[in-house]
Amino acid sequence: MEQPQIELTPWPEAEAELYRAAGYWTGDVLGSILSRGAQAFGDRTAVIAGERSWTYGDLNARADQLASGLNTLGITPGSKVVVQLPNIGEFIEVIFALFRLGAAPIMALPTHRYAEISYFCEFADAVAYIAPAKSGGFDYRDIGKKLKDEGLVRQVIIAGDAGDFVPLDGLYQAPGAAPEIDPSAIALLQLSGGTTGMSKLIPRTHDDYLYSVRASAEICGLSPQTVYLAVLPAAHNFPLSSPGVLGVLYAGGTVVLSESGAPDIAFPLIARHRVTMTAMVPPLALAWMTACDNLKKSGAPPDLSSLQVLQVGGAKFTEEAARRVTPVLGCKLQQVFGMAEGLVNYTRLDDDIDTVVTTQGRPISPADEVRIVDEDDQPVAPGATGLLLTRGPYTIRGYFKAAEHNAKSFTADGFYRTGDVVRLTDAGYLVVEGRAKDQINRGGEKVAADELENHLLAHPLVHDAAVVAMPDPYLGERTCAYVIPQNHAAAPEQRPRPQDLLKFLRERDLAVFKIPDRIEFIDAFPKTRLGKVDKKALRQMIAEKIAPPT
Ligand code: J2J
Repeated sequence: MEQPQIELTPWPEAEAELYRAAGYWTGDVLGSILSRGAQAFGDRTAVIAGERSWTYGDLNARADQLASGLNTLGITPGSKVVVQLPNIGEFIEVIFALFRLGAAPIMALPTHRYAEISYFCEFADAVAYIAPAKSGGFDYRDIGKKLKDEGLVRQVIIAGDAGDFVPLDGLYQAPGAAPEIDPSAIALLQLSGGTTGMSKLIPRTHDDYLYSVRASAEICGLSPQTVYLAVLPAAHNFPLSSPGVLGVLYAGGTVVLSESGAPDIAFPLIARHRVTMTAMVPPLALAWMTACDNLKKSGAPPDLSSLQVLQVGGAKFTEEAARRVTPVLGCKLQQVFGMAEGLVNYTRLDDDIDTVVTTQGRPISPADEVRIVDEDDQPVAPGATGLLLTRGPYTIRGYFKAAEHNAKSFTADGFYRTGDVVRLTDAGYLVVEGRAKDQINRGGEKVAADELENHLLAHPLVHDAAVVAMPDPYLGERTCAYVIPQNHAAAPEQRPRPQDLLKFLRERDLAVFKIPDRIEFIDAFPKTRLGKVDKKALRQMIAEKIAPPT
């Protein structure tokens, strides 16, 4: 018999009680960040985006008004809404309006396309899709139109020129009575990097998410003086909650939203708003250091004097690059190793420099349980490298409606199998050594090998496909697809060409970062002793092929 599909796997009652008794779960809801903020910091600037700014009072009032308008469209407690907004003020208004209603935003990224968005809408039975008219040269109304045509959502709500859709700016109405929100209910749905099939949806509760935000704000020393520049898409777990936009609003600081992290845009914003902190992935940190060096050489150094902390996470930051941060940018580095499923590790602001540049930090909470095991789930020797398992007060116990997958992704006693290969230092810090999950980490953007393989297999001339990571000095990894053509015995001119496959993938409307960087044709895959595709051998083959001659 099919297992019932559960939206939220609860923590066992005994653990939940411990988390409450320890004060981790307070019973507050995410919406309280703004309602309290309006009382405590009413006239202070909460958000700046372009030439617009919002005080805490404004933002709180706008979120209430928008909640009222969204409610008239049938968005009620328990509703799911796919939100695909870039770093604009409306993003923050929308998520808080949804929190107020007890409706859960599904945190889509601006780079997602119809393949991903339609899947989220259908899988979660979303009632609405909220997007900008245009951003980054892409027209999101095209996605809205297809969703409507396919009957996948009832409402398409557009920020900006809405055309035939519901204009977001018409939804700010006199606030109604706010429903009572259960703090143990789903507050939002984050997205997993995925290993099999499409991204899994990650149900985060008010209790658990608010704890991770609060504790992160404290670890990162946030205060009303903090000015945080959001350059990564704010929907992602890192810039949203580690401590990110929500942490800064909790602490009474100011969030500066930027739709781009490019140095020529971000550096002037830092100088103008006296930004104290920002968060980014390793390739962007490299780009900032290069740009800063070049500007210094040209005699026009950027004014980054206000910047105190640069957080880097999402993918491994090499020690060599980490060592350059303070000398080049003049601020502290904080490494962040986190995951949308929960566990987040930080190097601490008062750690010695060697800890900061050689480790990926230690867990947020004394209640985070970390286990490092071998392939048989047996603990490795202290200090040895192994697979990271974790459970704790803000790590999920199961994905949204994914019983079968959950059985593989969690141990019987509730530990999440991160798929990361790590070791623990004597001081209790984690060092990320590699990855066991079948995923490519393209500079922080995660590509599930299996998902891309399935797209390739849909091509009539593809017999089989295996997607692996290849090393890249800038992104850390790029994506290489090994393909066995259908007619691999045929003459080369009868085989598909790489450009044909790439065109085919683009036409399938998937996120651009998932399009492989390279396609290699092969007659047969190397196999392991158990007869599975030997991806390690494929990774080695491509690494050797692209290695610069020595
Ligand atoms: C190596 N690998 C890392 C790091 C994440 C804070 C920061 C990051 C994320 C995130 C996040 C890494 N070094 N410093 O949600 O709140 C890889 C690991 C991990 C996966 C999770 C946050 N930081 N990774 O990146 O859900 O493989 O979250 O399991 O996108 O990214 O990816 P994601």
